[in-house]
Amino acid sequence: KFQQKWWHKSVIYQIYPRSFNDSNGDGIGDIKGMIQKLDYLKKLGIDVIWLSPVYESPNVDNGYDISDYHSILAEYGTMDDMNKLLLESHERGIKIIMDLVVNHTSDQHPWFIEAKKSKDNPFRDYYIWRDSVNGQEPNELNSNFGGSAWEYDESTGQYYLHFYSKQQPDLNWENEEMKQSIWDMMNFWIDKGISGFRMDVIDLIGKEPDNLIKENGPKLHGYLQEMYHNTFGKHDLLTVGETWGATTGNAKLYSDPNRKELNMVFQFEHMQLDKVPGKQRWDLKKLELVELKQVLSKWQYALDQEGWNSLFWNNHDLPRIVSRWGNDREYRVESAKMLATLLHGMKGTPYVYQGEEIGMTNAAFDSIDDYIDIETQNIYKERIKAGFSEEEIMRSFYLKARDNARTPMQWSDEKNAGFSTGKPWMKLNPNYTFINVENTLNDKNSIFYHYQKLINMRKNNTTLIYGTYHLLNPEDDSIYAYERILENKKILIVCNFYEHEKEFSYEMSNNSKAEILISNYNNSSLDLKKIKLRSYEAIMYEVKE
Ligand code: TEU
Ligand code: CA
Repeated sequence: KFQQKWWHKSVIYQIYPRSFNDSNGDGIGDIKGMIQKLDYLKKLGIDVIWLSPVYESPNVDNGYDISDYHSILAEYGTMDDMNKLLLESHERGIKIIMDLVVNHTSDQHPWFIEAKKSKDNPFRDYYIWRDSVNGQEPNELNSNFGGSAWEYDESTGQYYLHFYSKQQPDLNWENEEMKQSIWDMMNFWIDKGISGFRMDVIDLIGKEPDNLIKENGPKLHGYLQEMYHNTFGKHDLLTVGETWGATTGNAKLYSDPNRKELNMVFQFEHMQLDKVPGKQRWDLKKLELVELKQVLSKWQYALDQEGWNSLFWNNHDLPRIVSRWGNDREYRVESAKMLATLLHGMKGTPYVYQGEEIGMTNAAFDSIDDYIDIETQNIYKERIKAGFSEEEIMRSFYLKARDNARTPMQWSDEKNAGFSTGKPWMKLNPNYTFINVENTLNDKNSIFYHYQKLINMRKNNTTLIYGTYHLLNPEDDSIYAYERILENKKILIVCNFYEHEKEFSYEMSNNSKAEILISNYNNSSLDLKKIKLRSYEAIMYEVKE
């Protein structure tokens, strides 16, 4: 029933350019630095790189504020470097997908500079302008980085919309010319030989600010179909939308191939289970495993026959998973491998964020001044004003700030973790002295090799790629056990989510046999009726009846 696609069996690796590898000692990661590490990525076995933005940008939001879609930020290199990265990646069988940030531009983009000049400027309508209402903002829409989504522009006496920082004005997708420029830009990159797009906050482009509609506006899916026809529809590319507002219902709209929109979306329902419902992620709540199972299973079931899931724990906006839901102290290695097994056993395309494969952890900075992220800085001010205590705010940042994921990649125990010979743009996590790539490569039991094995298994195990998911124990609050079934083949995945030991019993016929495909311990149970699980033990079995 399923038409097979190359990205069904691919694993994607996300590079956050600023923090990956610095080749020239200016303290900032760059494209030449990436080229130097392609052999490392090849060794890990990944098929695709998702490159966070490397375009020209004033870097208010680390490249998610683009001032020229057609050129490379000088700090990162040149277009020649970019061409070389594509070439060298392709030589190693690695594809590249680019970040597409088209909900907004930078306020330094020539379109916005023009638009600001006057109300009748030809570019005015590329953005969203409104008059004030009773001397106030046009309405109560808020920015995701705190405060109003409207910023007053003195010179023309109107407000413009920005769902992120005020240096990131929102584009007006009702404007045909604007859309045409976006299609041209996408085709420029497609012609260069990229293999797809990760689409930043794409569920916002159908916004209707006058009706207070941010996500999932009525025209959203129409725009995506237009995009498909005008750009990637003619090519065999990977398209993944970042959609914080995705539900299992609309995920099918995005990812049903017959509708000609996207291949898959990032849904964030599971990543929001450790906050107070309806509140911000800074309002902390403990994760309940039963809820995690409910949500992930709902997504697995819903997209089993229609659409496709993306699988991830981490990206540049999320805290490190081993610190968040694992145990980054006594069981860092075990719990990182457990979380990897749990995720990579599921149906969908897995994403690995740089450093996840070596178990990098959150970095708790002592002072708010060490946090660089504009979101963190804005939220800090907002929360102080709202009366939260400094201590409370910092605690939520230790657990949830985006900078946790953005500290430089830890390559070795040398100066600056081998990331840069100069002064890194951002503080390192001091644990680089023992958590680093060099150590991980020298240890055959490392997290790295566990990921490597999981990634390689997916390439040719059709049960792992296409098997139907089935949750075995919805009520159990410490073990996550599920099966993947394809015709007469069966894979069983059993993960102990916590430190305390527990037993799990799998129901099967007496003559079934189990073979361990991967485990994070030696001598894992082979008796499926009595699987004894040690701290964070995770086992993947092939079950033969
Ligand atoms: O993120 C979208 C987004 O909504 C997050 O910033 C979110 O608000 C927060 O991280 C978690 O609650 C995308 C990019 O991934 C992010 O880096 C950009 O800052 C943002 O869009 C604007 O382009
Ligand atoms: Ca550099």
